[in-house]
Amino acid sequence: MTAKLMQRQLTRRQILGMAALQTAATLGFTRIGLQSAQAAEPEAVESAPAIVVGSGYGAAVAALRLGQAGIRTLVLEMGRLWNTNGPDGKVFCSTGAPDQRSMWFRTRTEAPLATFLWLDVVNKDISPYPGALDRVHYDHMSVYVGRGVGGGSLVNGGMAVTPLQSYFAEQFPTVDTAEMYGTYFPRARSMLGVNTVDPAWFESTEWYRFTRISRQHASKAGLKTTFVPSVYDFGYMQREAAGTATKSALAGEVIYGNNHGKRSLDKTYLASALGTGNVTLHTLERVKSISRAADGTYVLAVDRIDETGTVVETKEYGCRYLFLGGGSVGTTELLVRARESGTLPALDSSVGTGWGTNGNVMLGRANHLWDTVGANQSTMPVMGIDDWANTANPVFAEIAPLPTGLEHWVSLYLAITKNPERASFSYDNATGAVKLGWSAAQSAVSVGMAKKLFDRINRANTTIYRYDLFGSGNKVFADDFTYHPLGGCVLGKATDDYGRVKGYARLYVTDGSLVPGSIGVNPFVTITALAERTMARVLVEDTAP
Ligand code: FAE
Repeated sequence: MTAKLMQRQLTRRQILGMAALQTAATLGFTRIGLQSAQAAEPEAVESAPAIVVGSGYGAAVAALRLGQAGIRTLVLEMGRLWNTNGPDGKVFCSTGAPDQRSMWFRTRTEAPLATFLWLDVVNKDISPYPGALDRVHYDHMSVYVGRGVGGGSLVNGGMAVTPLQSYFAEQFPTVDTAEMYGTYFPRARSMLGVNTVDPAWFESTEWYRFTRISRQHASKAGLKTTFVPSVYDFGYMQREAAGTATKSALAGEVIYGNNHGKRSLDKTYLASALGTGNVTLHTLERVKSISRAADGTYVLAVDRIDETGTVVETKEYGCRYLFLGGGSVGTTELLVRARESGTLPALDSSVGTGWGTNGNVMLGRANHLWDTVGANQSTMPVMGIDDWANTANPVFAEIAPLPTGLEHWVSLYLAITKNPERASFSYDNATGAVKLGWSAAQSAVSVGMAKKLFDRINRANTTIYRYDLFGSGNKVFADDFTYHPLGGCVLGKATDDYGRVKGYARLYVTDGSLVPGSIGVNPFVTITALAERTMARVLVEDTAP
């Protein structure tokens, strides 16, 4: 699709919203609404009928649908707005040359791939700043999340996959799957701007040689591969390859943000939400706690921080309707703290349970010298090895890029395994910290499943694993982090079947914490579709005068 065509397909609301975001960024506003489009920062708001916490997928859907329903809505996001150029003339820094924009208040980057040839050449010292990617550490598991207006959409790989209908039904037995697959998944895909790579271009371009090699190796082991759609604009990518557009996916940009090509939420749902004129967004404001006033409204205690991380103001907001979209760990931490510290004591005992990693494991294989993967690799994955139907060992493995600019003969994968292990969050009264009870043994289950699949691929191709990518200890399987945190406030358990939190009226969860620990594919399309379903129901049933 050409830029002009895309422009024509943007709605008036999206264009207005994008103008507001652009002006707010240029002028350094941390409050954004339609007024920003006229270069005026919106008035500070102390209360709104509806508040949305976070600005990732679940939150963005809630904000748009509330705004369209004419309900004045405030969105509180702890990260910054990513819309202004740094000194290098770019909004985001690249994965290969990270600076302070890369990570959330760190002195050194913490990339998933820690080493190359066992050398500490990947991570770099940086100065603390509200960067786009965070790695939240728990005892045996760390969770990568996006920070900023757009949440995970800023940093993710754009893979926009709809789960297998039968597995969705298994995970969500009380949800009408026909309605999900007939209405909400198509709505989510269309709103997110999902598109697919042109197969002919894929087969011929040097940028996906790494994928074709992995496909060949999988096929030799009798395994099938499947194309996966994306929210990265493949028309743009083809122009990058042709040299007529500024490179982003073809310039190593992804986990610290893409400067072009990616349809992140600030360009889709959130732009449209702001364009309704009913939605205001506050950035660099972190919700610390939630309680309820005597009249049944919700009270949020919020820290406003500056770009050094210093708390410059502590504020309280009130609202009648509260939508939690802080992501699986963000929302779950808020609700576990609220229940255990007594501010929302009637929350269900299942809040904080049912959390999983979507079975994530990352690994690399060493190819033969003649099986080159290419020095040029697109950062946007477009294919997975699909062995989910193998009931003895279900795995869906995304063929991941490793764009170093040099031939390295590494095939990299992010395996999604059907690991049944789940963990719970607990609250430490002394420190107020929320902890995750995930153990190393639980990760070992994912590793066992990934290993079975990739042992098979290695056997068929007489290849071996790479031992040099995940630290100094010859680690083959990176099982101590996840890109896909899911659960903690599971649909139908901590909430009713539409995300209404049990025990409290007009309190909703709309994000990845609703998904019970596994969905078998990359999760953001599912999160978006479930949020669409929640909002369709809630706006009809709960907001009637
Ligand atoms: P999320 O997008 O995480 O948004 C939560 C937002 O809330 C963030 O902006 C937070 O800063 C904010 N927040 C949290 N707590 C607070 C608070 N207390 N106060 C104020 N704000 C708060 O939530 N998924 C795919 O489907 N395809 C992919 O290709 C893919 N690749 C990924 C690659 C990476 C590197 C990462 C990190 C993730 C990837 N994911 C991918 C996962 C996907 O981005 C994730 O499932 C969704 O972003 C989760 O959406 P939520 O709405 O749950």
